[in-house]
Amino acid sequence: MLRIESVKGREVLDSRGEPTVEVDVTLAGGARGRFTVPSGASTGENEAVALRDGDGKRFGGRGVLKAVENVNGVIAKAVVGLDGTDQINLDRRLCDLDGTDTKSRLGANAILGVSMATAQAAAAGLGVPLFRYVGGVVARTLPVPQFNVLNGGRHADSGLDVQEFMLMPVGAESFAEALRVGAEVFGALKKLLTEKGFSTAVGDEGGFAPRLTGHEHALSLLVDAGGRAGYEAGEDVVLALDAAASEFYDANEKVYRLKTEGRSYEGEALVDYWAALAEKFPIASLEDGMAEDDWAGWRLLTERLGAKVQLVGDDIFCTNVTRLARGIEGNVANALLVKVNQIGTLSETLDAVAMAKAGGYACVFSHRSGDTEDTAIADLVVATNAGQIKSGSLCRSERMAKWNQLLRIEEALGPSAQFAGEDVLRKTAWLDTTGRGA
Ligand code: 2PG
Ligand code: MG
Repeated sequence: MLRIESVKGREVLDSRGEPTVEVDVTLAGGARGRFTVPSGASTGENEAVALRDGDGKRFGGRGVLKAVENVNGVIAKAVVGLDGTDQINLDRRLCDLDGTDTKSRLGANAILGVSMATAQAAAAGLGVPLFRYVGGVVARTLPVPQFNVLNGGRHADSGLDVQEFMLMPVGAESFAEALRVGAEVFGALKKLLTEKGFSTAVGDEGGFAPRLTGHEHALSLLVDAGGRAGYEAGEDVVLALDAAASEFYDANEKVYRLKTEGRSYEGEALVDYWAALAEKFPIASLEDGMAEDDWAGWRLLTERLGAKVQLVGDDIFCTNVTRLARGIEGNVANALLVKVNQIGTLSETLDAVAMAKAGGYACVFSHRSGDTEDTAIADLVVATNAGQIKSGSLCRSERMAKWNQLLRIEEALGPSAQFAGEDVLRKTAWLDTTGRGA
């Protein structure tokens, strides 16, 4: 047993220059762990709630001093002395102490900081890396990355409705090779945009944010950039989108408004829109194609495209087992986006991953658009053998930190490492329907 000796929270800044919570935990014997909490822009309504001060005199009300005070006061008091290696007990205590469904009293930012920093400290105390501590002997799968190379939606002012245009180098043999392929295509895309007179300034997640004419324009640039770098789209590299559709859904009128197309779509029409895009381009994965509470729209989408395209539920599930169970039961989506701060503790995150796997759903770990230099999610994706991760593009150090950590983990695993590769797409029939499978 390694008892928690001290818990120390502080306010630091994230990649958007906004305040966030950082927590240090020290265990008996001196082992230390740290976690710095990320924060979203396209946050789901059903996410655990990060506590913000609302004091207009500091950071426009976005300060987190109350959450920090909760860490250093009431939370520290409750958890000092507990066994730092008993994560489930710790997380339960944190949830009970808060007492709300959304962790809004003490703040999901305060709670997650303590939960994750304790896991880091426990790993250090036992002398093993985080991926090994959380995953045990079976942890060995290096994920296929989803590189977000063009930014839209709430993450950039490119004018594109779709928030993320991503590349998945499924044909690579290792994570290191996938990273190289991604970087080469990203470089080719930069040249292509420059030649065509577009801006190469980047959005929140490090993807370019040019003012393109629409989604098809964006997708064809990705295919061209892949070709220029020597990779065939649909073969070496496949495409993935995060539509973040909650952001352009009008819940009163029950329509989706796409600025790029200059029109509104009812649920079924939007499904047609995605189906047509997936017909025209090698899109293997579509996240949040429908809005967070449009369960009927989601069901339609899943019936129509679920056999061919990986349909990832982010805002609809919020890494929450209650919502995910409803999805699995109702044939909604076929993959889960996993964000630790959407639910607020490590063990609840692991529960969601376990439920997704048991239900035959794929899992994609994810950063947030406001992220930090923290690398824990790189360890968690390997620990759970989840097989996929998104952490932005191939620039900005808060994004690269996760990719570089995965390089280190791949090196540490040596011959035991297994790259998920195109197997991640076998859950949907994408490979078979494109004639590349079995
Ligand atoms: C998403 C995330 C991360 P945000 O929608 O998947 O890319 O964005 O952190 O802004 O919610
Ligand atoms: Mg999303």
